[in-house]
Amino acid sequence: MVIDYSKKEIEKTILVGLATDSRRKKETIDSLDELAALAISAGVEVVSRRVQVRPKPSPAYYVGKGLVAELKEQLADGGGNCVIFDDPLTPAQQRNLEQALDAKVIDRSILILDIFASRARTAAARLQVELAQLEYTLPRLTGAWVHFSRQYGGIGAKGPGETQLEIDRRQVRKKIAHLKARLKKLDTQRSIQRKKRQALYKVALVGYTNAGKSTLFNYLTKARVETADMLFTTLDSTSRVMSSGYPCRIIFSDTVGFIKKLPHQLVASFKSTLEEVTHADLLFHVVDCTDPNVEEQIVQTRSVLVEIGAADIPTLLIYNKIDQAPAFCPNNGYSEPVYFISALQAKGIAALQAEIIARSEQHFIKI
Ligand SMILES: Nc1nc2c(ncn2[C@@H]2O[C@H](COP(=O)(O)OP(=O)(O)OP(=O)(O)O)[C@@H](O)[C@H]2O)c(=O)[nH]1
Ligand SMILES: [Mg+2]
Repeated sequence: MVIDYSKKEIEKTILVGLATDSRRKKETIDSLDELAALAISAGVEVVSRRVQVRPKPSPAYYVGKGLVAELKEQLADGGGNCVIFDDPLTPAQQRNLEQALDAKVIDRSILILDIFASRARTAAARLQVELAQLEYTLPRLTGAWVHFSRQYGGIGAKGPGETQLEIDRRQVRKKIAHLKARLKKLDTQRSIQRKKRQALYKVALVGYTNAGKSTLFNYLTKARVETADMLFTTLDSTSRVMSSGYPCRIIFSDTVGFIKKLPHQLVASFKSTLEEVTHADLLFHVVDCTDPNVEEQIVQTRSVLVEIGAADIPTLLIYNKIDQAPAFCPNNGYSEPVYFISALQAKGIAALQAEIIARSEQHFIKI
């Protein structure tokens, strides 16, 4: 997919992260790499990156005043018009930074929410993203800063003045209640659909964003879900029933990927999309073995699985992209069975299919 730059003015942005001590600098640098990928996904240009070593964020500015002054100078010299921080900023930090830097200031959560908002296609995904944005905004409605969805002025837009504050809060709460009611209706439809699927063996593909879930899903089901070397290509769940080659009907579901520091409002509002995962009989935890941070990505994916209540579902750990040089080979520290595949070159898939056959047969003997 090609990013449509025509739709919005391209921000030139500086990325900023904190490392609690100098030994953790590498972690922060890696995290900024991922933040840069997110920024590019959102159509933003990264002009520079700054890492500050600091045991704790400053309550007023997140980073120290010295760095604030340097950033201001850099921005004034034409080195960007936006600063993205790698951690969630408090409303006060966000406001202070915006005043001090006289530039747009956003954080990783807003960036992720913004990407979701621009990619959401189905009615359910749109509702879920809007709900997450409003939930994120509500405690931050301070009169100095309002982040609505892009229809109200884009990421980090300045909001109305103090006098409007109460009206805004009331409106946001009302809108939240309205969205929740609409999502509940969709939930009811989904649960009817789910009941119909009880006789099927359910396999859900989960994993870090860009791991290759949709590529594997397409191969297994002959579907044509969009795939791209970009974060958060998939937002909606897609399911396909397959029977040929299996002893019973198997339903595969592809769904949204996970990422480090995923705003919990998003996890909460995507609950119904993620129900495909929580109701699965088997999870394919797909990982990109060429990514140097693959171990961390496994940990992050597992923690989202815990958050959505899917931690106890039998899981296969699937190392994808073995056609490229792996950055990491698993040691024996994992409890899940490990498979090595290339979804792109259709390598190693037969072993996965054999495992599905064995497990689905077992499953229907048991019930
Ligand atoms: N070399 C190689 N590339 C792969 C393989 N599988 C997927 N890819 C590529 O990895 C990128 C991401 O693949 P997707 O299938 O879109 O990944 P995803 O996990 O669905 O990503 P999101 O929907 O964004 O969470 C695409 O450019 C794929 O072509 C593989 O086995 N080998
Ligand atoms: Mg995908």
